Amino acid sequence: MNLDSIETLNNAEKNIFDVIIIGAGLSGMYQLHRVHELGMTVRVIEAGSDVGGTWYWNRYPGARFDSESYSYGYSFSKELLQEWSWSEHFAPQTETLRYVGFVADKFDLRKDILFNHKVSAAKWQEKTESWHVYLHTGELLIAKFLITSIGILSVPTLPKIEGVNIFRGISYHTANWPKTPVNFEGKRVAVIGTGSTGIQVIQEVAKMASQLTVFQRRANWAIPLGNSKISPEQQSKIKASYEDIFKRCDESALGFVHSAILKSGLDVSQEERESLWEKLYSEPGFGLWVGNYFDCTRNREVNKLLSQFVAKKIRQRVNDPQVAEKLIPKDHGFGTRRLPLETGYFEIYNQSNVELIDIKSDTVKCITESGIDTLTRQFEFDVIIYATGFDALTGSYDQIDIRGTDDISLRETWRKGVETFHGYQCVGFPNLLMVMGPMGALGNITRSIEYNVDWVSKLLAYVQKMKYSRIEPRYESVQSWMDVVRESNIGLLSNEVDSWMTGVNSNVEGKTSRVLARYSGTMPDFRLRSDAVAEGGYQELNFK
Ligand code: NA7
Repeated sequence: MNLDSIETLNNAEKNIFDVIIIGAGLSGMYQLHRVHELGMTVRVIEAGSDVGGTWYWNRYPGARFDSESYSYGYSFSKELLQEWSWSEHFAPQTETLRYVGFVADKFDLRKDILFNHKVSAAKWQEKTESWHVYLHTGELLIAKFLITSIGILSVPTLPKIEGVNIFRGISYHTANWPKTPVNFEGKRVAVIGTGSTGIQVIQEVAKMASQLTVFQRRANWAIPLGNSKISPEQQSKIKASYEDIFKRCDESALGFVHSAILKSGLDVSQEERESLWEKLYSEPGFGLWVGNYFDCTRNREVNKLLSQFVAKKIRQRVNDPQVAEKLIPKDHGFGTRRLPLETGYFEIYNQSNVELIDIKSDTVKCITESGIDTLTRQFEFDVIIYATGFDALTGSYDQIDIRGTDDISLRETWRKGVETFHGYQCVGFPNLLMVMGPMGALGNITRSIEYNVDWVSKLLAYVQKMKYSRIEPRYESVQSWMDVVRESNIGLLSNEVDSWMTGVNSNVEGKTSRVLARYSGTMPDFRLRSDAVAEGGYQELNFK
């Protein structure tokens, strides 16, 4: 079928909107709500059968927040904040999925969402100044503005290991988990991957499986989550102090309730330092990572001391010293990759039904019909769980054939190096607006999402008011933002380590070495700079 034929266009008349949003996760949902407020016609395209994005797909046992629940939820509606009660300080996925469903009902979002549909391509039409958006069904939708809300960690990647598809037992990637519970009772289970996800799933499966074998490529630092139920008294206190909670998040570097200490870890005595670290280690959440001395992930000496502190904790918690050493990262310092939070993770390796295989020393040769072969052993399994991460940041964009002016491809353009304007826009792709696009601010994700969506919506309102039909960032504006991005990355130890934060995924072609992958400044700095663009009348953008 020729999708550009006039006939198709005529047939598609009913499919013309002011705005098309791709994705109905937390960012797409809020973006939809804001577009409703602007009175624009809109259609959201969502691959899942319901809202939720990350929380829809990642149904694996143990999936839960690493941010305090009340700091993660939406803040835009006071009514919603009072109506919804989180039951745990770090809510499980099941509760978060109920929450997003509740939000969708409350703001009547589902009526404009086309579920079970994927966008395969989007092509800019200069003549009509609109986007042609093609669905996997071949259907064509047209919109003035295209907003991508497709997530930063939404394309799961399987390991590049021979035989991945031939295993005859049950196998799932954690981000493609089935809706019906998987029974691990009496099963021999393998988990490949020990990132935030691997650690969460391992903790749960170890309670049920008759035998759990963990295949670890690189050890990761992890500290206690410290989760607990929210008591009725705490609930009332939380609901009465939302304003304060979000103010704390806004003032912190990464949008969490934990704020860095503006002191070097070397400017205090060893006693003072260790007593703070003991306190933070025993407290819930990311405190030891982001509520610590500001130079913990910048200064090699402080980072080494902190790594030694956490290594000691791991040694105390794991009975077998050889296993403990395997679990202690030796190739990167504490907090230089995204820090997993755990609940009794290290103690799991004291259980007789759990074995840790260090695949750096005993390489996985292949997956077989009945299990996994390493160089020295042959394992048989009933279930293999792939907790092997995502094609992060740009992966979700690479899935769609996005073509801008003169038919230039976003995928090809970014292959040479990603450049955006604050993560919102790119040169050559008019009227394409990205929520949480590459090189924008990360951190506590809903806090970033809300700011991003508000900024994009304010721009849409401006465009409506001025009756403009085309917006595109100026080349120089993108270049000056990229200077900010480069500067924000100077001196960070995390940039010396392979992780999705440095654009590395060994399972994705072309993404196996480190690149400048993210803005690493603070959220307050990001907001200040983005606010200045809006307040200055968007001089960084070209309008028509
Ligand atoms: P991550 O953090 O990218 O972790 C993926 C894990 O899978 C990590 O341990 C990898 O080892 C391992 N991995 C990946 N490929 C392979 C192969 N081929 N063989 C063996 N092991 C492999 O993803 P997560 O899902 O845990 O977390 C993603 C984000 O979700 C997290 O940052 C939070 O924001 C929530 P490696 O360490 O690379 O050697």
